[in-house]
Amino acid sequence: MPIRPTDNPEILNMRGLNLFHYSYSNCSMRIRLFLDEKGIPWNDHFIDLRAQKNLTEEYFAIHPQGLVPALVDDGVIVYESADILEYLEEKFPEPSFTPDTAEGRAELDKMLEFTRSGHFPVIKTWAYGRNNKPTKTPESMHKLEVLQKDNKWIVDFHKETMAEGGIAEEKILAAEKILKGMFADLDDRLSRHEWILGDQMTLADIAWIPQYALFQRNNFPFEPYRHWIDYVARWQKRPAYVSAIGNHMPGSMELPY
Ligand SMILES: N[C@@H](CCC(=O)N[C@@H](CS)C(=O)NCC(=O)O)C(=O)O
Repeated sequence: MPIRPTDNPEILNMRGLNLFHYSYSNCSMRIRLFLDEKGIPWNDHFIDLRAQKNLTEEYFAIHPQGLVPALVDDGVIVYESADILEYLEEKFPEPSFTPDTAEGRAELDKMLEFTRSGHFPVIKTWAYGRNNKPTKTPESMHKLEVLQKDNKWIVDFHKETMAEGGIAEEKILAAEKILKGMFADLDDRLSRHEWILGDQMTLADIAWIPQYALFQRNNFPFEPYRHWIDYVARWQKRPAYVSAIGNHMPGSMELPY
């Protein structure tokens, strides 16, 4: 689990649960949703990605890739949204968001793994590709190149969004194909039970519902996935969805059809 050792006194002295997050970030939504569903108070550190507030030496001292979210829990740094979820679930086990069978836990592991390995090549490629607006300026690209010494792949991703024509259409379509397969699978699961892995909410639900907010904004073709749409409508009635997602991203309170 990415727990990052630090000897930085400012970070070590941070008390309580400190969440570094951004309103429109689907990865940040996961953590806000988890905390609000469990009713756990947290200290709000808003990192305005549009204003490139992640591109500072101070923030890179917390998150080694300068991404959101990051958590500092009484001086302990945890990053990667899936790892933060697992860390918090261990610390706050009630009510449980962990499936109670070994098979369910294996399914959950696979779904969480996708948020790690699939974020840039699939989720972000599709969202940035369809949004078609680079979020970096030449000046912030320069800052990014200086700060991202060990993560050239992040620099290369943003360079591609800035190239003429943006991300190549075949890459966006390849990502869309994977996502359609994921939503077909989720839709099938949701035709059989109320939550993704059964009759109980788990980290799989917390990790996946934020994709709706992000993709709906860029008109993902959700129409074939009727059970998924009903599931979104059920989520939208939950106070934690409203506080963690809806209030941060107005379009996420609408349904596409
Ligand atoms: N796999 C990581 C992805 C983190 C990530 O890419 N975060 C995005 C927001 S969702 C970000 O910070 N983007 C800023 C950038 O790319 O400069 C996670 O789940 O935490």
